[in-house]
Order: sequence, then C-alpha cells, then structure tokens
Amino acid sequence: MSHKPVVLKIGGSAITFKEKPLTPNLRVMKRLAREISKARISKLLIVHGGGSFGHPIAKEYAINEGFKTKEQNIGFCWTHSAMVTLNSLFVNTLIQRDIPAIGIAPSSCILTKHGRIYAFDDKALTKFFEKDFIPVLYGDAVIDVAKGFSILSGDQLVSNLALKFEAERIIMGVDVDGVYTADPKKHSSASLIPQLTLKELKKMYKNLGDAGTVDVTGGMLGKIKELIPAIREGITVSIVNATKSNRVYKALKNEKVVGTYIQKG
Ligand code: IP8
Repeated sequence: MSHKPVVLKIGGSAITFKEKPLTPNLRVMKRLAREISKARISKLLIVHGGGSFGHPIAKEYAINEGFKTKEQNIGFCWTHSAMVTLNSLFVNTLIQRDIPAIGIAPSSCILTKHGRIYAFDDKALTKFFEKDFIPVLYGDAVIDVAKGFSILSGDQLVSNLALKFEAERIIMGVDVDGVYTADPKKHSSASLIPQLTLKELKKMYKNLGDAGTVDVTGGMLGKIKELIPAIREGITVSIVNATKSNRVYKALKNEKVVGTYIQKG
C-alpha cells in the first residue's frame, strides 16, 4: 500500500445548501466524517469549498475583482469569517469521529498575485502533517500582491497541495456523479464519462473553442483545469458524488466507484 498522501476536496455545494445563504448541510458533513474515519487514510489533506457561505458575500463585495474601495474591506472580513464558520463546523464534525482534524486558514499563510498562489508559508502546515494531523484548508479571501485581495479557490489549493506533498491521488467530492458529455442539469442525453486521459481532457477544452468561458459540462471543466498541473505530474484524480453515500469512502479506499477517473495517459 502506498504511503503517499491523498488530497480530498469536498465541494461547498455538497456540505452547504447552495441556494440558502449560510446554511450548512450537517447531515452530509456527518456522513462524510463517518466515511473518512472508516477509510483510515493515514496521510490525508482535506480542502473544502465555499458553497453558500463564502460565495454570496464574496460576490456582493466583488472581492475577486480586487481592492477598489475601502468599503470592500468589511466584505473581505465577512467572507473570511463565513469560511471560518463553515470550516469549524466541518472540523468539529470530523473531530467528533476521532479524526485529528486541524483547520488552517489560507488567508494567514498564502498570498496570491493576480489570483494565483504566489507565496505559501507552509511551515506550520507541514509540521501538522508530519505529526499525523489532518489539515483542513478551504477556499478563502486572501491578500493579493497585485490587486489588493482575491478569492483563492479550493481547487487551486488542491492542485498546489497535491504537488507540494507529492500526493498519490486527488479525490474531488462534488454534487454530481462526475464529468459528463454535456451539462447533465440541462441535457437529459448527457452521459457520464467514466475515464479520461490528460490528452482527452485537453481535446475537450479545445472542442469548447468559442464557447469561451461558458462551461458546457456545468462548471466541471473549469474545476478540472486547475488540476492539470497535478495530473501532468502523474497524480490521478477521481471525481465522485459526495452527496451520495459511500462514494467518497470507496474513492478513499481506491475501490471501484461511480465517477470519473482521470490519469496522465
Ligand atoms: O468554493 C471559494 O472556494 P471554492 C471560497 O472552492 C470563497 O471555489 C471564499 C468564495
């Protein structure tokens, strides 16, 4: 069995009710804590997204557009504060299952430049990890050395952590079954793609062509784009539905599971 770490991302849409501001999905959180505990992965890093905690406030104050007016500062604080609340809810749920989870705030150790990770003081994080704690990071509002501040997505963080800690695998727990041929929420004919290589993935981006930023597979390709640097280094990615029982558990155990499996080639 490999002793290389696993990076698990839990999408904000799985652990919050996306349409209801600041509303956690405690039932899903508790089930995921059970699954993570049962899987007994010794070297694990967890990242979660913002869902209805971070996103609405970040949008209201245009945090991702960078500093324009002083009034945004309070919005930056509210965004971070909402993420701290979500993080502690999730971390507490994990600790209740005897998982040594430690919340780590990206805004305290990461700077971005034009939205990309630029400086990462990972000394405390690395020590926690070496001592068998399970760090739980999240998408956050962070200081950006070029535009004042920015939103760092959990997905960018996942790729960075997987490379930094030489992970074996990334597991993306989302609110759909995996990558589809088209947006499954809009097209009933959309079918799930069980396996993809980096080459096939790149072809999908190319075919999107003039569709530009409109992501026909329902936002999923944008997410995966962040993971390409990790995939290129041989780290595999499993995209599974975290809102369905045992999908994350099976992925953690490296068992066959409904989802999309992406590897270099
Ligand atoms: O949900 C963004 O993280 P994501 C977090 O992983 C905030 O994109 C603060 C909006």
